[in-house]
Amino acid sequence: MDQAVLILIKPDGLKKSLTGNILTRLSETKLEIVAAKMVRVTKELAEEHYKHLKDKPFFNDIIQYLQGQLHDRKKVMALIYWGQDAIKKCRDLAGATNPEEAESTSIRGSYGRITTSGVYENVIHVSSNDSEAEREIKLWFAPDETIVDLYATKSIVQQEVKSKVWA
Ligand code: IDP
Ligand code: MG
Repeated sequence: MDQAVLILIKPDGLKKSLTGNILTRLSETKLEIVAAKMVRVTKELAEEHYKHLKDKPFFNDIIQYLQGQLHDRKKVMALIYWGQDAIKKCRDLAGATNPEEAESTSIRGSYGRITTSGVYENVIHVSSNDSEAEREIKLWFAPDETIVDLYATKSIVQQEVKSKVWA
């Protein structure tokens, strides 16, 4: 089954200059990249992304982490990979959530760490199922930013919307 999956290279991955390594590892999947961009993560976006973890003791830490406040890198790289069994292929390559438990050859096992304050810095986010992928992709990307039609869209006419264009 063809699937879409949201991948985020988190601020620790960017700070450690791992973008190339991570993309090389993900290319082993032979999946297609159908969207990619750099994103400045607002508190609102981070909280919406992790809203299902709101009651966890580490919630505030991961909001700060995703915003780049722990790494002096206030950005993440967001990508959508698409193809056969995309979620399982990418999750397998990423490895377990806890980088100390992740297989040592996985992305998180190779590059992740647990900080002294207990945050799992695991360099990459991968959606974990179809409904999570759809929710996350719609949160991080607009329909025009992907090169395939992933989900149903509608056209609306917006008047008096201020937007920035090249001068
Ligand atoms: P996942 O990223 O493998 O899907 P989630 O349970 O969705 O794992 O957790 C989101 C993120 O929160 C993880 O990637 C990790 O950075 C952090 N995290 C999850 N569980 C813990 C924990 O027990 N302690 C500290 N950080 C955690
Ligand atoms: Mg998750």
